[in-house]
Amino acid sequence: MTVNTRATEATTTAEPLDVLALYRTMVTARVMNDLLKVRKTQGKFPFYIGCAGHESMAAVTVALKPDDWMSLYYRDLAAWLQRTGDITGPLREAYSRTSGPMAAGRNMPSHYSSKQQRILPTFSEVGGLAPFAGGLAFALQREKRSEIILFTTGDGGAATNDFNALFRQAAVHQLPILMVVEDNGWAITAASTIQWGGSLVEWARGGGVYAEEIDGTDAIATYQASARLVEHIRSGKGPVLMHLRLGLLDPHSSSTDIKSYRTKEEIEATSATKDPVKNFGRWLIEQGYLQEGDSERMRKEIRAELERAENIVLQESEPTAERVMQHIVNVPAWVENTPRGTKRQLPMLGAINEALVELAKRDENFFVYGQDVGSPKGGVFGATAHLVTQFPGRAISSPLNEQVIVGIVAGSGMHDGKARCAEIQFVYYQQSATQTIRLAARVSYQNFGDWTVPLLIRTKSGSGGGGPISSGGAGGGAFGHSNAGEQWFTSVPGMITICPSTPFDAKGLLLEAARAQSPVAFLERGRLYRSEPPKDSSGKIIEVMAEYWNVPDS
Ligand SMILES: Cc1ncc(C[n+]2csc(CCOP(=O)(O)OP(=O)(O)O)c2C)c(N)n1
Repeated sequence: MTVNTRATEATTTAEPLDVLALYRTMVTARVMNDLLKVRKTQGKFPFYIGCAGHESMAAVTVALKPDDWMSLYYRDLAAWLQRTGDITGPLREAYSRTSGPMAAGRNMPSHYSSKQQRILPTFSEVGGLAPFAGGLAFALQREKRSEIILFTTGDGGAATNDFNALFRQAAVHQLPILMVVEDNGWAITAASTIQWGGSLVEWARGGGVYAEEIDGTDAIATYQASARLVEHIRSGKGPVLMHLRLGLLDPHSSSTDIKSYRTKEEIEATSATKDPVKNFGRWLIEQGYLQEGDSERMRKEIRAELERAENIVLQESEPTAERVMQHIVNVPAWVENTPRGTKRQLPMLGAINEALVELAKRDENFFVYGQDVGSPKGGVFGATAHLVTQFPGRAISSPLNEQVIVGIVAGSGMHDGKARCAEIQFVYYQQSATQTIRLAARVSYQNFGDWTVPLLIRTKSGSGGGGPISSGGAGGGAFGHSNAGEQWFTSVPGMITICPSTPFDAKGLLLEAARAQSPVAFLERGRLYRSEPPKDSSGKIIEVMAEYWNVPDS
């Protein structure tokens, strides 16, 4: 049955809400939750983390269009079901079957992810996906696409650096993103009052993001607010933060004893007043959509359907040992690529400038994002100076936050599989973004090659370079500005690290690096930026090496 429950009918383009279909999705999520909880206690698999109390996320999902993007967290089974209609996917992942859509059996239950359904690969690191979601929103905005992205996290997640990086990305660039903080009052045993000071809504508004507090225990109110807020974003009015008040009906996870940290009275009151499925069922009876007994019949039907699906899943194959090294790193296949055009003697900085211009020519969506890169100087070392003049708008200056930078570039490349470039001014200043880099490098492994993260990070390493703290091409930098950096990057599984040693190599390798579907750290030695072809001890140019200072046009 379809009714029009739109809050502000004249201003929303959302489809009328099918209340019974929404209720069925929410009941399916609850019944699946209860089935998986029991299976875990029966020892069928090692871990389960559930959705009970968060089922109204299906109502947020209904307010989106099917081509909008989603970035979910582990309580969002109802959102998954509403978007995909796939009941077997979560069962497959719980049982670690190779047919699983999220991780192909790599033991990632409740890590909702599907490239086909435009659901980004979530991480066990709470909040870890946030800067990627901002990056994807950045690409949607730049490419003038009509889609938006939903990002969700818990109240604990709202305290992470990752979430704060996303908030800054969204606020600074006014991105098309709906950030939902699903506040169930708890982060394992910590009450949500310790996650932020004051009011989340006022904090967001003060920072340039429109925000509202919504009662998530009421599915209809959640839908109406979502439809209105999605419309706000779609009409170009900027990002929105929704502080969604919920109750957590189960313990944190199958590893937590609820009674060890919550009182009996609080647990009972939460169940009596904050259960969105119960509340919605009551409303449907009051409104005449359901009769007494209909809900119970629906539950039984769904349970039988899930058990049938479960029996099929149990016949499916489990991962075998030879898969363990698959999808760790995606090195581009070798292709014959003969340098073309005339060769000119150039320093490495000239070669890098040329490579970035060539990448911009090849892909109209290519950009470089980093501190100062959009200034006429072309960043502190001048590596984007040519791009700034030849392709205005493709070198974009960022806030001074390396996690913001890496997230923008990583997320931008995810929707079309094409690399953009992050510039980190000095190596090791990426340390505030290490979680984002490490996770970018893990994505392909984690979800068995479904999603990949083409992410090109250029950074100056070593001393020298003629930047703000070292004059000329040599020396300078002290502790903060002269680190080498390759030790860290080469220890990250899934990462490709490149250290070009000549201008010829720098141009060719930078162009090749942009073809990789794995993140690449491209470490540019400061001392080589402006260096001339090397000379021998008598001061004569070493011809065999000088050849590599001759850089082809293309
Ligand atoms: C970065 C990080 N720190 C700690 C943990 C361990 N951990 C897992 S869930 C969780 C609590 C998250 O709370 P919240 O975001 O409020 O979500 P909820 O589980 O309450 O829905 C913690 C601390 C983690 N997975 N990741």
